[in-house]
Amino acid sequence: MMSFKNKPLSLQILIKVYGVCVLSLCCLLIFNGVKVEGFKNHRLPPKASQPYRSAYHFQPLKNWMNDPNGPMYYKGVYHFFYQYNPYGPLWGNMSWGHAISYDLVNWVQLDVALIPNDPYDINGCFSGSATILPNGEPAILYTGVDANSHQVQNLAFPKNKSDPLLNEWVKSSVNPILSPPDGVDPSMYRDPSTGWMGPDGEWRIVIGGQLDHQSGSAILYKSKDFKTWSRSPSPLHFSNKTTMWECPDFYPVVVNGKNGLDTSVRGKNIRHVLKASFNNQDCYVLGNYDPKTDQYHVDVDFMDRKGSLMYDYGRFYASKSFYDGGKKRRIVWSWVNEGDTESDAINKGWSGLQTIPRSIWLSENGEQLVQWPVKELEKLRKQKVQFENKELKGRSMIEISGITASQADVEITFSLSNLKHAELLSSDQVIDPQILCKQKNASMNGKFGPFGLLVLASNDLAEHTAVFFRVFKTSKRYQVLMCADQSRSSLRPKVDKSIYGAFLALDPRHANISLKTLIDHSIVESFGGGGLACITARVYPKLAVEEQAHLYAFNNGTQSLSISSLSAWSMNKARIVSIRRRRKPIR
Ligand code: DQQ
Repeated sequence: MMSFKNKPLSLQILIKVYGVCVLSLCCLLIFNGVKVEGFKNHRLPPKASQPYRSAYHFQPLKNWMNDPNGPMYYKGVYHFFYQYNPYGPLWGNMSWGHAISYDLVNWVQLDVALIPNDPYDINGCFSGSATILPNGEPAILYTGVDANSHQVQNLAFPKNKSDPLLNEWVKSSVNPILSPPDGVDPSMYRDPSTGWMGPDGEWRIVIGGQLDHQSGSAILYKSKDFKTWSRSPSPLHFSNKTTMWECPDFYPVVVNGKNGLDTSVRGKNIRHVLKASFNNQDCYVLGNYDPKTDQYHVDVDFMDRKGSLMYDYGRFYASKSFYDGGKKRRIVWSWVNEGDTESDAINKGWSGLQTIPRSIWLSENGEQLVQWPVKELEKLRKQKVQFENKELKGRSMIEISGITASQADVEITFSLSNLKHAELLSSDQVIDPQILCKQKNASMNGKFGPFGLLVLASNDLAEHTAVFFRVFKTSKRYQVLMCADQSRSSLRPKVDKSIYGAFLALDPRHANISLKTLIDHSIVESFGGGGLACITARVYPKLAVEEQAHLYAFNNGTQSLSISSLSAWSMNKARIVSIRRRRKPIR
C-alpha cells in the first residue's frame, strides 16, 4: 500500500488539513464537555444491505428525519436542526435533532436539542426557526403540540450562549407564547419563521395557518422583546387558492447580485421572497415589501398563470433558508422524503434525507430565484473525467466511465444548432411541464431531445433514471423543457416512479443548455441552466447499485447536437459522526 509520505504533496496537505479540522472539532467538543463517539459504527444493518443510504447528503445515523429547522451560522459553526424521531424510522415523537459543521459538508450529530416533554409540547416539538437577537443570542421559535393537540408557539434559548456548539437548549418559562387565535383551526397553526426587525425596532414573524377554513396564510405578528407578540390586523399574505401554508419563509433578496442578505435588511434594490409549503411542494412568490406598513405586493400570486414558481419541481418540501453572515450568502435546506414504503423504512432503519444546502439568489431578469449547491461540496470531488466538443448524434449514447457512477457530481453542457428544426408546440397543447414530461418521456423520440443524462443505469439499461431536455418551438419563441423520468428507475414494484418536469427560462438560441446532477445512491439532485430549474428525485434501483451503476450521456432525438463540455467526478463520502453526552434518557 502507498504510505502517507509517498502520496503526492497536495494530497498530503489535504489529509493534514482535514486531520487538523477533525482534531480541532473533537477538542472543541471535549472542551465543551461532550464525549466524542464519532467514527464508530452505528447500529444499522451491514453496508451490503444499505444500497440506498446516501454518502454525501445529510442524514442522521439512523431513524426518521423530516423538515429542516432553525438553520443558522453562529460563532463560526453551522447549526442544523431537523424534525427527528429519536426512537424509530417512522414519523412520531417529534423532536429537534441537532448537528453542527464547519463546512456544511461534514457533520457531527449532537444530542437532541428539543424533546416533547412539557405540557405545551407534549405531543410534539414541530417545526420552527432560529433568529439571532441584537445581543447576539440565538432564539428558537417552534411549534408545540399541547396536551389538547392544539398547536402553540414556544421559545427556547441556549443554556450557554458562549458555547459555539449550542449544546443545550432551555425552553422559556413563559411558554406557550402564542395560542391559536379565533378563526384559525388549532390544528393548522404552526411553523414560525425567522424574525426580522422593522424600522420601528419591532420584530416581525409569520406563522403558517389556514384562515377561515379555506385560505393558506402567513399570519403576521409583531413584538418589542421577542417574547410578547401581538397579531397584526392582516396577514402578511394569504391565498384562497391553496390549502394551509406550512413552514412559511420570508426574506429579502438583492436585485442584480448573488450575495445574500440578513433577514432584517431593508432598503433600495431589494425584493422579498415568500415561500410556502403546500400540496407537497415548496412554492414562492416575489414581491415588494414595505416594512413601515407591512404591506406585501406580489408580482404573480400563488397558483396564478400556469401554477406557481417552485424551488424544486421534484421531491422537496418544508424548506428553510438562513443568512450565512460568514460568506454573505443565503442558503436553503430542504427535506427530501422517501418514495419507498413504510416497511422499507423499517428494514433500512431510517427515513428521509436533506438536499445539499443550496445558495439562493434572484435571477438576472428578476423573475425567479436561482439555486446552486454550496461551493464547499466541491471538496468531496475525487477522480475526474472530462472532455469537450464531442458530437452526440441522434439516437446515440456515450458511457461516462472512469468514475463511481453511484456517487458522483456531473456537469454537462449541450450546444444545439439549426433550431428551426425544433418540434412545434402548438398553443393548444398542455403547458403543465410535468404533464408534458409524462406525455413525452425519455423513451419517446423527438427532434431536439430527449437529450441529457441516464443515471443509475444497470448494465442492460433495464433500470435507469433519465434527466433530460427537449426544445420546442412555439409561434413566438423557443421553450426548453427539463424532465426527470423515474419510470424505469427500478425493477422493484411499490417504489415511486414519478416523472417530474419544469420549463427552463432560457433562450436556446443565445445560451447553451447545461445540467448539473448530483448522484448519491438513492437521490438524484439536478440543476438545469445553472440552477434556473431544479428537480430532485429519489430512486431505488435493484440492479444499478454501487459498482453496478452506470452513467451515460444520451440523445434520443433525431437531431445531432454537441456536448460542448463534460466534467464528472467521483465523490468522497462526507463524515457524519455522532457524539453522545451523559444525560438522562429522554424517556
Ligand atoms: N412537518 C412538521 C410540521 C410541519 C410539517 C411536523 C411539514 O411542523 O408543518 O413534523 O412537513
